[in-house]
Amino acid sequence: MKKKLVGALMCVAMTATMLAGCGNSSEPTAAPAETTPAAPAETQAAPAETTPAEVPAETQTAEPAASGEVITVGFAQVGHESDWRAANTKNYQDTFSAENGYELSFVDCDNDHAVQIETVRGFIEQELDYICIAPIQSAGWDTVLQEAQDAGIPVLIVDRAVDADPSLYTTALGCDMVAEGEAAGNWLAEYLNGEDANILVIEGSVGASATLGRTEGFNNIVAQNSNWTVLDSQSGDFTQAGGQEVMESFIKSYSDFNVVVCQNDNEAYGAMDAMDAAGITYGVDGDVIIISFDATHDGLQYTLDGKITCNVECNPLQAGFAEGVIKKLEAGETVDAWTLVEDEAFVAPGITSDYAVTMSQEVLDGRAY
Ligand code: GZL
Ligand code: ZN
Repeated sequence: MKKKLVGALMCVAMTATMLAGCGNSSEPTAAPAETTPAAPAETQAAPAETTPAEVPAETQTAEPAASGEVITVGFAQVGHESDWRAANTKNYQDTFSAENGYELSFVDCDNDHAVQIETVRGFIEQELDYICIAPIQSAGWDTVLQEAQDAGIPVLIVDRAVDADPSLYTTALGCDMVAEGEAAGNWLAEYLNGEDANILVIEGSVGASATLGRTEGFNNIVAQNSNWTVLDSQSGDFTQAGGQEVMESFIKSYSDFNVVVCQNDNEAYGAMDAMDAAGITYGVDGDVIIISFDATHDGLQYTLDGKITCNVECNPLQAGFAEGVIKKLEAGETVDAWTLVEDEAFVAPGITSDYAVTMSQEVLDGRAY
């Protein structure tokens, strides 16, 4: 479908949807309309990455889609910082494949916001049919989103959120990060059953909505427990090296902690390495409770083994939702302003919880990623 026409339809669709709130379309359950993240904390540039920014992948030649024309999609991906991200990337590459009728321009923006902004500008110059953005940070998106809208290119904000006027993009999809943080806190309160908590938090990448949301959600529950203290909270940048580095510094400064919250599995692996090296025990039989996020396969293996006590899922298999939006737009249909990707929490064997599924080999074997 001609871009301009899609652009016009999109504006109509957006208006219709916004007025109707989250439409009662056949889309998966939509979260409350108000999902823009809390105002981003002071964002600093992400620490300089050592690996060179990935060269934009050559787009594959594509077979015509059912409608007879190839749909060109640009995807400005966060980077390659974690196992979760790798699963998310593979899901997009599998979904927007040449045999499915797409020409995917995939760019790994290497956790660099400036690279990601220029990548989106490049997609606009190439006049792609659709642009997907998994924003490295929430702030700093208004200008380039306006440029995409002026060019009549629908933009899908995926996985993470942007702190921009929703009228500047077609739709957003992803998990409710605040709910994930609250799930972790609610489980901890249930598990501690009134016991004191001295908590260390290894946050995700600075300025990312996943970091902001999980921190906000968890702190909402901390505020409800007067005998909980967050001793410190530092960014491990969603990487294993970052998790280890932060945990090593925490161990130097604090000796009385009994809970470590890692905002993704790779940070948890690093934190475990640091605690092993310091002779600190963790898990269901240890002195320290580890809470993690992502529930990737390895993260759930550690949960099954009782090393990670609680793991809050964030489902990376989101490309199908993005494709659903694009198919609707191609068909001239309206799309929801927001699509919630459901997730749940998991706990180590032997623990029953109102907030989480108890891990078993069967649960692990049944996982899709
Ligand atoms: C969450 C996603 C986060 C994961 C991390 O939706 O944005 O980014 O929790 C990843 O593993 O780096
Ligand atoms: Zn999630």
